Amino acid sequence: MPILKDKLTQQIPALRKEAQALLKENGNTVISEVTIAQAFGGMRGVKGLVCDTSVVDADKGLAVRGIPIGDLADRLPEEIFYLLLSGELPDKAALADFQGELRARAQVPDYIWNVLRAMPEDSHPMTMFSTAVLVLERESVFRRRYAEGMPKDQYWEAALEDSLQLLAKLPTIAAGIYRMHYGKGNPIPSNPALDWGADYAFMLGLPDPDGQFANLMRLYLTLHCDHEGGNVSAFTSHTVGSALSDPYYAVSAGLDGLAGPLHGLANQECLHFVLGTRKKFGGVPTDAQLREYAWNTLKEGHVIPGYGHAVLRITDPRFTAFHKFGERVCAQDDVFRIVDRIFALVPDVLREQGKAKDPWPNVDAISGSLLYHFGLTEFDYYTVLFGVSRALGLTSQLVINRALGTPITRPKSVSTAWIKGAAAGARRAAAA
Ligand code: HAX
Repeated sequence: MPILKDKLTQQIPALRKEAQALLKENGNTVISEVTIAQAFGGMRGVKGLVCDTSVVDADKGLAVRGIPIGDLADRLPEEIFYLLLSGELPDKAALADFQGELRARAQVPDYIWNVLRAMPEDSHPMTMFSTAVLVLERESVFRRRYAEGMPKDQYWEAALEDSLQLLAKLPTIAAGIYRMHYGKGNPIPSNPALDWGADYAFMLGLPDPDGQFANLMRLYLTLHCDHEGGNVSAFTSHTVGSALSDPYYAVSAGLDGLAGPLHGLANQECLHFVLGTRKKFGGVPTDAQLREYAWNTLKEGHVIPGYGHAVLRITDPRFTAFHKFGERVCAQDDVFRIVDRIFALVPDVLREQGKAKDPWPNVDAISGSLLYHFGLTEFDYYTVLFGVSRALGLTSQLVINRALGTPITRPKSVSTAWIKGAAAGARRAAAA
């Protein structure tokens, strides 16, 4: 049996027992309250989901299975998937075994390319990507086995098989979309000698004489892997998967959420801002010019893209990991230098303005500038890259949820009339 599957086979009975015991002994313990503001406000801060793959702490940032993401920056994305799923980093043998599992599943069926070629030329790369995942659904082992009466305790195995099939093919599909959509020529076949991230870089076909673009891709795929359970893509994928829709359906749905400008698309906005700054000043502005430009942006009622976060209250450690990479690899690049100066100046400007709860950069403030440096200049494509990485988190969350028998998601919605009634009741109780 493959090492990862064997490990999960051993771990899962204990995880199930742990969850059952917790529920039996503490099922009625209250862990969250919901205010009217939260009900109207995207359920911010409501604790109503369990996710063990990763946690985002306001003062520390993302930790994958308890390990700060900054400490994982030198790891391969395959290692991160193994960690997300099993809670442990693989040793050399387990990593090689897992990479072999992916390689064995990497072949993309021809019908995917036919569907992608048949799509209108102006289809967004994210639409193409999500469509390809959905069209692959015909391969689903989960759906076939479910129809054959698969026992519930085997759901996770079928979900794992679908996840591996999908992850193995995503770089080839995503790189093929890049080449097709931007007229770069035919898709480049996968190189089985390369790891997952380097192979993706290779198939994109951009020049990489010293291997640093491959390093950036590995880093990018590692840093964007997961961001706990309540963000739009993870929550969407979780909800769709909870209906026992198979991982192809669930990941495709998650990607559709990632495509939104308030979620995965934000990194485009940041690069627009940086390139706009360079254009305005004909290069890297002075600190005085940049400070004034930032103030003018705020005075015009715009946000500084890449700064602030709904949860974080520190410099995003993923920003820090990218920043270190940029300092090492392209410190003299104009675009990187502007990103660096913005980082030096904008937090003070935002603090002085006093509105943003978090004046620090998030990951989107920098990722695009590094891609741009290596010639990946097609902004519309950046969310696809994000999606390849985020599929690691989505699929590991799905497998764990099927292993734990997580039931269908069904929070209770209430009407505005009901809320008015609840508010009036609370006022009466306070006055009594
Ligand atoms: N520039 C200017 N004003 C900002 C700001 C910024 N970067 N960040 C927050 N503010 C403002 C908000 O617009 C809000 O103003 P109003 O009261 O006038 O509405 C006020 O500060 C309080 O906002 P907040 O509570 O600090 O922030 P939110 O949790 O509401 O929003 C956002 C978090 C990330 C959406 C926000 O900080 C923002 O718009 N940042 C810029 C866009 C950006 O970087 N998006 C990428 C987010 C990363 C991500 O999750 N990607 O998937």
